Amino acid sequence: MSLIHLPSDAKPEDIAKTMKENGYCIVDELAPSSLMDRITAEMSPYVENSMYGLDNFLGLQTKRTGALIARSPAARELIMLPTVLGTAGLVLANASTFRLHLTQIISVYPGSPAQKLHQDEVAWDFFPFPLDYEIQCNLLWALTDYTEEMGATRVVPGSHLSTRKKYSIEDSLPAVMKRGSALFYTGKVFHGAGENKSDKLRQAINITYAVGWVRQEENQYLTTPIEIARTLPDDLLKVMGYQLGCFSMGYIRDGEDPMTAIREPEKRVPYNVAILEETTKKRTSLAGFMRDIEMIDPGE
Ligand SMILES: O=C(O)CCC(=O)C(=O)O
Ligand SMILES: [Fe+2]
Repeated sequence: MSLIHLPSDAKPEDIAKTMKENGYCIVDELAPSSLMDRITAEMSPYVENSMYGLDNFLGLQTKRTGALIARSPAARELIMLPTVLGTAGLVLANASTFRLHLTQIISVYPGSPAQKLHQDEVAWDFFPFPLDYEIQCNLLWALTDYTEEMGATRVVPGSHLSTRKKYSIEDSLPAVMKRGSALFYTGKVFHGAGENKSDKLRQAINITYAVGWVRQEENQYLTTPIEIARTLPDDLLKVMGYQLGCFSMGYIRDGEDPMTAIREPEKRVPYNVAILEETTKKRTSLAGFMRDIEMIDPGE
């Protein structure tokens, strides 16, 4: 048995549906190898200088290298690919917005043992999110070819639908894929880096997105210096979090839009009422939310 693969022209609807049913979806060669080449070239000096993990979970022979927006213009393109944002929008449609959660290159060196199978959403202090509320839409991009021998990420299909909390390697399958392919997976599906039994380096670009009302794992505002942030387009800044997460989450100063801090700090622009209205509309369609609707109804 092997994991499900879709072709590079797969529609976000098909990727999101496959994720909903299986907890993951591999999309083959979604990014051109020229983009992977540029990311490798831009990030190599930082990977070289990164530390190995400090515990078995992070991997004593594994390096994590973050800050991709600040360090790699090519990675910004990867983060903003329409197929990826379209899929994240569908997987996270239960929330008013989604945004970037973390960016990192994971370099699994030869000899690195398998990582414990886990769910990424436990990062929020092990809070037991409901099974039917998706918090994360995550990707592991193959920056090198991904073979089982090299430690391809292992996934337990369907484990996002269960309350079971322990799985063994035998329950998992390797996400074997070519460079430029992407493993999409939810925050609930059990997965982990495989053992690298080869003499080659296995590298992945881990880009994750989360609903707009949770704290980001990689602090985007401190990781990307404001001088660099000011050079970035609005759509990327919004994905980084320079917008409200929901009707009042993330404003600055006296109830002002966070984008003004980047563009025109001396201007006073109230926070985006459109999001407030959007949220209200969405929430009115959800049973049991009437008390909250009354509280935020813009018509009042
Ligand atoms: O590197 C991998 O294959 C997976 C890493 C991972 O799942 C994690 O660190 O949360
Ligand atoms: Fe993980």
